[in-house]
Formats: sequence, C-alpha cells, structure tokens
Amino acid sequence: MVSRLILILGDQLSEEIPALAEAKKGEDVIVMAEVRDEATYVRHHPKKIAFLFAAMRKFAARLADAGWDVRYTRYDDPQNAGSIPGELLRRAEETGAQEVIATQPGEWRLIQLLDEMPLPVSQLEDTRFIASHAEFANWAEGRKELRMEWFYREMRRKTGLLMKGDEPAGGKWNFDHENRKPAPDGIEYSGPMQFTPDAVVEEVLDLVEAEFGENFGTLRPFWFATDQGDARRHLAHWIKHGLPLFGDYQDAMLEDEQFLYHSLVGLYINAGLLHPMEVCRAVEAAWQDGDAPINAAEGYIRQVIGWREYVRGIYFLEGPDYSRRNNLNQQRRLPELYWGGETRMNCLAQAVVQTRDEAYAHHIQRLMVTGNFALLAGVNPTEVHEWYLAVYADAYEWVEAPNTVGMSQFADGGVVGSKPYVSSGNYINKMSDYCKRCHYDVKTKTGEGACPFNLLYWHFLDRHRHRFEGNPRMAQMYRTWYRMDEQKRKTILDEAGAFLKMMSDGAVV
Ligand code: FAD
Ligand code: DLZ
Ligand code: SF4
Repeated sequence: MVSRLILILGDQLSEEIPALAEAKKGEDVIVMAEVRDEATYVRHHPKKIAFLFAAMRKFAARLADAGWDVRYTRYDDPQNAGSIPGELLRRAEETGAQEVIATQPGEWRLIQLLDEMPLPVSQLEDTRFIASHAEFANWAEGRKELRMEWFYREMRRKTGLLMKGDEPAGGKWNFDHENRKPAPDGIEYSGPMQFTPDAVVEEVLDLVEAEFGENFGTLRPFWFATDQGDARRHLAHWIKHGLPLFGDYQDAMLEDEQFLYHSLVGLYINAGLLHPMEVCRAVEAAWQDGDAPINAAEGYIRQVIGWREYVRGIYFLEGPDYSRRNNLNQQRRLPELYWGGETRMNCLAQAVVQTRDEAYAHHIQRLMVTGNFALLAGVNPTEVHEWYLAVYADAYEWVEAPNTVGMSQFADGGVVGSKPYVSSGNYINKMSDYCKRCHYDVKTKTGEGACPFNLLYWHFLDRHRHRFEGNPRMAQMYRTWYRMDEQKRKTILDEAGAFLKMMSDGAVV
C-alpha cells in the first residue's frame, strides 16, 4: 500500500531535495509532471522549457534506476491533468496515497495552490540554500535597512568561505572596486561549454517546437547541460577558463561576446543540478591553488552566497504581494522592442537579440540596459517582471522578482535598494562597445540624434523629484539638474516626452 506521494518540481532536481530525503523507497511514490499551468503562467522562452523538461526526464530516469517508484507525466500524455495539484490528485487516486510530501516551491502562487489542496500537503523548507527563512528573518529583524553587504558578511562567517579565522581572506570583505573595468580589447575565453543534444533532448526539442514554437525565443541550436554530470563539466570548464578574468570584466558588455567571462551557472543552480556550495567551494579552491585572483573569487562568491541568498530572503520575507508592487506608479505598457520589435537603440537591440537567441543576458545587461530603460521610460513594473520571468532560462519568481521589482525597477519602495539604478547613456558607453554602432549619438544631449537614455534620465528624475530629491544619495544629480537653465530643462523634457509618445504610438525609436 502506497502511503505518500513525493512531489518533485521542475526546479527541484537534486537528490538532496528535502521531500526526497524524507521518502521511503518501496513505500512512497515520486510524482513529477510536465504540466500546462507551469509551462504557461508566463510565455517562457522555448529554451527554458526545453531545458527543464529534458532535465526533469533525465532526473526521473536516474531515480527510477536507483529503485524509486516514479510516476512521470509527459506534456503530451492524454491523461495529463494540466496542473501540479491536478496531477497529484490523479496520482493519489491511482495509488491510494492519502498524503503529499513536497519541498516548498519558489513561488507564492504554487505554495498557495498546494496549501489549498484537498489532500494534506507538507511543504518542507528547501535546504538548497545557505540561509534558512528563520535565519534571514532573524537577521532582518529590527534593521532599518536590509543592506546586502552586511548579510553577505554573515554568510561568509557561516560558510567559512574565503575566511582566515575571523578575518576575510585578502584583508578585505569586498573587492568590488577592482571589478568595474570596461570592455576588454581581446577576449581569451571561447565561452561556455556546449553540449550536443542526445536522444532525450531531441525528443523534448520536437515537443517544445510543436507546443511553444510561437513563444518569443530561438529554440535551436540548443546546447545547455541537462544533467548533473554535464553541469559539473560545464562548471569545471568555466573555473579553468572563465573565472580568472570574471572579476575584472564582470560589468563589461561587448557586442560580439555575449557571455564574456560569466559562468552561466545560474540556470543549473536554480534547477537543482548544481549546489551553490559546491560551486563556491570550487571557486575558492581555484583561488587557493593560485589559479584565480582574489577579486574574481570574492566577486563571484559574493554573488552566490550574498546576492542570491539575500534576494531569496527578501522574497519570502516580503510576502505574496511583492511581485505586483508599483511604488513609483509607473504605467506605460512594455514596448514591443522587448519582444524583438525593431529599435534604433543598439544597446537594447543587442540585449534583446541575445536574450531571444540564448535565453541569457548577464547582470549588467539586465540591470543597466533593459532594466534601466524600462525604469527611465516609466514602464509598468508588473509587465517588466513578467518579461524577465519569461525570457531567461534561470528565471523563477523567488530570484527574479526581487531583482526586477526591487533592484531594477525600485517598485518595492526601497526594500532592496536605497536609490534607483538609473543612468544616462554615459554609463553604457563606458562599459560597452554598443554606442559605436548606434543610430543615436551618446554624446549628444538634446536635438537631432540625441541618445534617448540622456533625455529619459532627466525626465525620470524630474517626474519623480518629490520622491527622490531629498535622498542624500541623489542630491548631486538634482543639483546638476537644477543648475541647468530653465530653457534647457524644458527642451530636455519636451524631447523626452516626444520620444515616449512616439514609442507608445508604435513608431520605431
Ligand atoms: P554570473 O555573472 O556568472 O554570476 C554567478 C552567479 O551568482 C549567478 O549564476 C547567480 O546564481 C548569482 N547571482 C549573481 N547576481 C545575482 C543576483 N542579483 N541575484 C541572485 N543571484 C545572483 N538571476 C537569476 O538567477 N534568475 C533570475 O530570474 C534573475 N533575474 C534578474 C532580473 C534582473 C532585472 C536583474 C538585474 C538580475 C537578475 N538576476 C537573476 C541576477 C543575475 O543577473 C543572474 O543571476 C546572472 O546574470 C546569471 O548569469 P550567470 O549564471 O552567468 O551569472
Ligand atoms: C518553469 C517550469 C516549467 C516551464 N514547467 C514545469 C513543469 O511542467 N513542471 C514542473 O514541475 N515545474 C515546471 N516549472 C518550474 C515551476 O514553475 C517552479 O517549480 C515554480 O515556479 C516554483 O519555483
Ligand atoms: Fe544605447 Fe544611447 Fe549608446 Fe545608442 S547611444 S547604444 S541608445 S546608450
């Protein structure tokens, strides 16, 4: 007699996942399902769906080989109930199970659906993180500002990563000031390891092409790793070839180098194929062996045990309404150019084409190109959030929403950031080669050919002046704005307004 169903979701593909650790072989039944509701809550990039379905199928096969009773539902199974709760009920009826053991999903929507099931569902806390919910809540308790840097130091102490006793290795907690070099002249890294699709992947690619071929995003060529072994090979390759220069060029952007020295590890960690600590230990070992400098190792480990853990803490601390917040009351529709519509702004064109082709863009492209533009242009943050959740292979709400709604769009009212990440074209010009081949001129502030980021930057500051002019971290920007003569300010605002109107009217801008 089957006693319990053990639910494993598409982003929980790890043998250490708590629901599995709790399960008893020979008694419990593992439930995994490719379902319409999960595949359509946003229009996911076809590469993201293919990656997850292929990785799910391989993980299920591994569990079955290890002797588990796995009930796996394929997307095109005529019996497919179309949702996770539906599949659980169907399997409960089939097996007689009375109870479900799950690992808490990374999205409030699904947590609530499981809570509302007519069967008892235990949602165990996901232990693939360094900090538990309770630890984060304790850290946050009573603090006026939840700054990542302080939390990060706690995580360094907790894990012992890059520590010499109680002191940080290299004498400093943070080497960020060495990690802001502009785009390099030559790249000595051929990019991430690529994997030829096997029969399992090919079958999934055909399915995804048939079912989701209309979604934004190029499916083939498909080269992601889809199991733990290949994800580990990918990691080892990047540590050897990419890590040494990761720190130096972390913020740089180059037209012909979409990946630069970035690790592309996010999609694998988030789906469960790699554990964040195994990634960080490997990075630390490369530094200890003299194969990577401290600014690269520290910069990287900060992203994983600092930022990644911090945004997860914020998502669960702030509650289910977080991803819908719109503190600046921005209401413009997301421009068509985000879905591949024509644009003359080369930086946006590059970031969007790369997103379409690879389901990937690195952090600075997400923050300072697509995110910056949406914020400056006054786009509704919920639409921005849904775009990011759809188009990146590493996107799940627990990690995407605090980055988009909080860090990038300042729509959470300053929980994540103390000031909005906005910049004129100058920053993009300094950190990339995009402006060289742009229709607009980054040095031109108004008039014919003026870079739209230059106009919109002041438009943003002016329209939100009541919110931000008292912020000491923005005082210099407002001083510069108010020092301009009135006619110049009027010209900037008029031209920015005309640009926004043209964009909203559907003109190519
Ligand atoms: P690398 O640059 O090699 O960094 C290493 C790892 O550090 C990443 O894989 C990731 O696990 C972690 N990391 C770095 N920065 C962050 C961060 N800000 N938050 C959380 N983890 C971080 N990351 C996601 O994993 N999923 C998302 O849906 C997502 N959406 C984002 C949306 C916006 C608007 C912004 C500004 C950032 C977003 N990020 C997201 C964070 C970051 O951009 C990606 O983690 C990173 O670009 C993934 O590429 P990589 O694996 O090559 O990372
Ligand atoms: C993202 C995703 C997709 C596209 N499809 C499935 C699926 O068919 N079955 C499944 O179990 N999980 C899928 N996922 C991942 C879930 O959406 C994810 O578990 C939740 O958003 C919580 O992070
Ligand atoms: Fe982007 Fe402006 Fe540079 Fe063009 S000139 S690439 S719009 S920042």
